[in-house]
Amino acid sequence: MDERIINALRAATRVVVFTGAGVSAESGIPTFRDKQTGLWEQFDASELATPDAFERDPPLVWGWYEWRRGLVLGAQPNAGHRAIAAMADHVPYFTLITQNVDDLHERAGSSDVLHLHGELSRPYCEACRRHYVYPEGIPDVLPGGTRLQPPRCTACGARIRPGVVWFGERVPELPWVAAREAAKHCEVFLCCGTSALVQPAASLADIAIAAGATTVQVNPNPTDLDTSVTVAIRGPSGIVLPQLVSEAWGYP
Ligand code: BV8
Ligand code: ZN
Repeated sequence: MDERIINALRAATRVVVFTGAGVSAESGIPTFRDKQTGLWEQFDASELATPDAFERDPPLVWGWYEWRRGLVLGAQPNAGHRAIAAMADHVPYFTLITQNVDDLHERAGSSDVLHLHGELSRPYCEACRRHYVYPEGIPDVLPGGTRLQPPRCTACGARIRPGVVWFGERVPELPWVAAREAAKHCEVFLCCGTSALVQPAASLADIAIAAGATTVQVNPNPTDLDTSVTVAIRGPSGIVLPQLVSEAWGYP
């Protein structure tokens, strides 16, 4: 592994890890821009992840998110998630920022995860914004392509919506401000498994670069960040991240 990264990690008091869908790929969760697997081949995910799509066809969109929630329930965190959780034990001020809507970071042991794009597991009422509690016995796994009427809020009767941030919706203020501050003040910024296409999330890498952090990209494919990060490591996060943690701190 590039000595600059290992030395920077060992010396750092403030480290930020910023993840995208690629970090969950090795857990079997389809990334956002890969061809959608299963019966959703005919849909472009970014066409479904919008308020208009939900207005136009609520059962289609709610069914898509429930299918994805079922995939996550049936998946396990991978070695990349676990390495990120282990990293936090070696760094005085560690911040994990994710664009992912799954809970695999938390299930790998990470805490205080900054979810910029919301969470699949936390749908809420469109009117009173109460979080929806899934009733006992609800099927956890929905076959891809199933349309499902979104449930109604037990408190006010309005429609329940997926707990994610759609295109055209503002990212949540608190996680966003915390993420921007962490990117501004960190010594090392690890950008893992993201195509770095979605804003404002992708601008966090630019903030860290401008602040002079040692910036690292972990991705088997090239992205626009390749030319501006300190080091671009071409490889899957499930292999690269455990190696980084092992070389920097001796991974158990
Ligand atoms: C906002 C939740 C403004 C939903 C997501 C026109 C109209 C409106 C807005 C816009 C517009 N044009 C542009 C915008 C801005 C828009 C945007 O950025 N669009 C892009 C596409 C150009 N942004 C927004 O709309 C944001 N809000 O701007 O609000 C505003 C301001 C004021 C007031 C009101 C509004 C909100 C964006 C959030 C959208 N929601 N997700 C859901 O999940 O269904 S975004 C979606 O993309 C996912 O969250 C995903 O995480 C995110 C980023 O994608 P990636 O994570 O990078 O995944 P991707 O598949 O792209 O790439 C995977 C990568 O992994 C690849 O590089 C691959 O090589 C790599 N990989 C694969 N395997 C591995 C791996 N890496 C490592 N290891 C492996 N094994
Ligand atoms: Zn309600």
